[in-house]
Amino acid sequence: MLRFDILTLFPAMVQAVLEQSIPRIAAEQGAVEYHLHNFRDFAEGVHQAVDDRPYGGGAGMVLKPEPVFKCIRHVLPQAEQQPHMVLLTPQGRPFTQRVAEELAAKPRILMLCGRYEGFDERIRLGWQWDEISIGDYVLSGGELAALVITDAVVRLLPGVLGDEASADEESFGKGLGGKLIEYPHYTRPVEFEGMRVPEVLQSGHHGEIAKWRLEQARKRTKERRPDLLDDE
Ligand code: 6GU
Repeated sequence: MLRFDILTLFPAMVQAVLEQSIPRIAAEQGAVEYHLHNFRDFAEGVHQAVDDRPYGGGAGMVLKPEPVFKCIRHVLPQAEQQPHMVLLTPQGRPFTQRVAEELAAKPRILMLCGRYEGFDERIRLGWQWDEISIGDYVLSGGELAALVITDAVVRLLPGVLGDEASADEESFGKGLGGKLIEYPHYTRPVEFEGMRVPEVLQSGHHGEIAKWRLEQARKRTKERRPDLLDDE
């Protein structure tokens, strides 16, 4: 069982996604537990401020260290295992299917979702963080990134997807060598608006079908993502 502790100022936003589809099924199966924590609950004063103006001036606000430290210290002892600590930030290492596989092997993951222009640097220094970004663009906060990561991780846990092999066969999955995007899929009807299902897929020759799919995956990758073929 993988335990997620997600620290966010918008727990309802995170909750709404985790209670749908695969993330929900993963929890119902007991493969994962989600624990959401609002670090505003740990902020002081009538306004419970979690942000403040940056020392040195400049635009935007900075996440204060105290509520985050208090919340983390409250959450850490809630389970036996020391969590793998993930800081969601566009400054982090790029998230990939390989990183999802790494995280899926952990027993416990704590994710801190930032808002505002940045984190007080003391938050970074307080713990050993795995800083992760989901791409080179700026989101308004770490929540959507945390959800992207959670979704990509929980679907890799044993028994979550109906067919154990199905994650392997996907784009970036192990079945295609981890470096190809997927081949085309077809279902019934065999002809739709003049477009037919390729004969080979109807042939029942598993060897020929596997060969066709690999060819198609290579062709698609070369056309759409030649960068995936370059590296290595
Ligand atoms: Cl992890 N956070 C934010 N705020 N923006 C991002 C991101 C994370 N990854 C890409 N853009």
